[in-house]
Amino acid sequence: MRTKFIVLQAILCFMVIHAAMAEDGYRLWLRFDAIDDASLLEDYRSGIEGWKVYGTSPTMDIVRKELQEGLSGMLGVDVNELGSTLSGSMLLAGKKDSDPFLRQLSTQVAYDSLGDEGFAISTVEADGRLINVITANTDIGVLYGVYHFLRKMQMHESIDSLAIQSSPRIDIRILNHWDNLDRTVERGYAGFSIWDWHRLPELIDPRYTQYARANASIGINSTVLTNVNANALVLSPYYLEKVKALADIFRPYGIKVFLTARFSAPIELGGLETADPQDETVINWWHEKVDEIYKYVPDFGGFLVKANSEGQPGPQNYDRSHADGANLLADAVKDHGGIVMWRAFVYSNEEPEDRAKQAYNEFVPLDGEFRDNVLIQVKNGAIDFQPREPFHPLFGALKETAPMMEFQITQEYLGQGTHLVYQGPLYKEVLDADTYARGQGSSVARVLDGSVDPFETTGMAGVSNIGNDRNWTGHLFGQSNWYVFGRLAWDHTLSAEEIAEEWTRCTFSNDPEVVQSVTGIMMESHENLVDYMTPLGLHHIMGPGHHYGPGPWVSQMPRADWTSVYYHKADSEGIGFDRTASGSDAISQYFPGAQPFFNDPETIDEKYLLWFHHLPWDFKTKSGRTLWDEIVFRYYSGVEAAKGMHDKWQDLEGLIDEGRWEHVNMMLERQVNEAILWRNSCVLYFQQFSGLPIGAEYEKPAHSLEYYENMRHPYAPGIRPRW
Ligand code: BDP
Repeated sequence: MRTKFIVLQAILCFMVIHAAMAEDGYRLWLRFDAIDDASLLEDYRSGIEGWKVYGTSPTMDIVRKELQEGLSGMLGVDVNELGSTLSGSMLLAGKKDSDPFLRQLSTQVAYDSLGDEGFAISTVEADGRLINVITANTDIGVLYGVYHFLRKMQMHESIDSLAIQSSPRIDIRILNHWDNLDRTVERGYAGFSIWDWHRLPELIDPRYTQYARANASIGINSTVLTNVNANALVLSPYYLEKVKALADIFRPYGIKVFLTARFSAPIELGGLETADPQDETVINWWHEKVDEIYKYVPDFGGFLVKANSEGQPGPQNYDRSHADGANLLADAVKDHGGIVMWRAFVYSNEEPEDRAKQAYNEFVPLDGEFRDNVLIQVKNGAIDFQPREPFHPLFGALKETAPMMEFQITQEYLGQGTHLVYQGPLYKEVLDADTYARGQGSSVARVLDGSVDPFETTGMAGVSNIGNDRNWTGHLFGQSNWYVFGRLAWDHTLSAEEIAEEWTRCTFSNDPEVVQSVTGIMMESHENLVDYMTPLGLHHIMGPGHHYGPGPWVSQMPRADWTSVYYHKADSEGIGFDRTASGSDAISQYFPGAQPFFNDPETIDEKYLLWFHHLPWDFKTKSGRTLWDEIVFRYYSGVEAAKGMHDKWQDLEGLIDEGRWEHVNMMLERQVNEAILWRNSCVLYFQQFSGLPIGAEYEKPAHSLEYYENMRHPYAPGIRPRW
């Protein structure tokens, strides 16, 4: 009986361990599994016969832990047992001057150019042995270097002759969580908020540390914990205790905490009668509030503010400008070294002007009026994170106030948590676009990093897709968007493809077939989605409220600029939004050098065609097809391409662990069905206006337009609670 029990226990134990080992995406790109290539393993082992970390601090403790765990995992030995007695080949890590030997080996390192966060990794020969030295000016720089080194090993790259110097091109590399205090997440598709506000500060979920670690590993150094549609309560002592608990965990990983400030907080929290930025009591209230926050979080980063936008309160409630509002907060955080990120996402229904023009009209006249510690946070495009938008004309137009980028990592308009869409190509398309602000070569990326006009502080924000799902992002491939955002914020010159490859190697495997196929799927995924959702520059034709699924027919909303018909303007004559001089003239907001790229429908890059032009159905596109035929062609080829992605994934069965393979496989099946839904809905809807046939070569839509129009998704996740 007893033996039976023991055997049973052993089996159970095995099962538990096995289950715990099964891949489910929790480990993200930081897996550090044993190197499965014997000769490479041999190389690595002989290249790291010992290791040593110099210096003590909470960050250097993390450096030690990461090296110990990462190297042990990959080398398949307990590296604590390796020598640190400086003989044989070594790996050394420490900041500048942390040790005389390290200093002697680092004479080639240009520390001055590394700044506060950069690092150097060099292979140095000393006494006939190879020593890899990871060094920086600061502890956090060393930690970044360590993650880089471990990544190289995860990617099976040689560590025999390294000569790397790398520093971030952007100062503030920040996630924006749109997380509410009740744990719902606006536009979040990975369960509920990762922040368990109710049980903080006592309950410190180990995920908080893993979160900080994952961010640090890709260079993200800041986070805004709460939704831009802000709740003033987060500024109350009860919540500041909780914020402090998170900030304490993140600090050694180099991550600063920011909060969203509700402009009316002085009324809601402070009991004042006004939130007028020029009222003395309001000014004092913010100063005192800020002083209080810094008592909890001495390195608090500052505020992110959405004001006078979509119902949020702001300075205009008191006939003051955005600059007055931003400066009020900027003055309050200034002495503490804080900053204010003021969002340019403003538009008004009462304004008869094209929504795409409104932010520019509002902010350009205020350029120069903002304090030095204010950044204007601008979405990548002028409408709202559509599958594709041309770059926002505000980039380059603000000369005296630093603009910072706001990308959306969460896939609000990109199939949410069910579509595989790698956003690297989308981010790069915008970053590489030439604004012509100070002549040719003034790319958005160069505007952002201060190379076009010098700015004191630069920034890039990404609206987070992280939730409390076991795999962090809901769809496993959502992780790649978190990853590529961080990597590009660090270095926007990297290509989307090389980052996709890094992610694939670290997340799945170095098997060439896997690397090639997964990277290929990722690289085509965005264009495919654009084709089956909004080809040729169409935009904002999704379902209302939840933004999930097609809704080109949407015409009744509280405001015209929330409908679809406002944007596609389809009628019997044609389709598209005329933003040339004969229409809204939004093109005139771009610099003269950039305008010719958009002005002429004959020469424009067709991906922006209907964004800028209203054209007849028989307009000849570059393929020789009429506009109507081209639209149909794109919708159908988008679906075929989605099917192709699914097929390619199926070929990977057995080459990727079952758990993650199955997850993605099921999601791809759904993606294909939804691509068909988009296609059928859109071609049937637009056909009413074109009056032209869908070619006989194409599969007929399975249902009537009416059927598609009546589909509802009332409980699609991530919707605004109040909608
Ligand atoms: C839109 C979202 C909305 C956000 C808003 C914003 O639909 O939920 O509150 O942007 O960025 O994309 O403020």
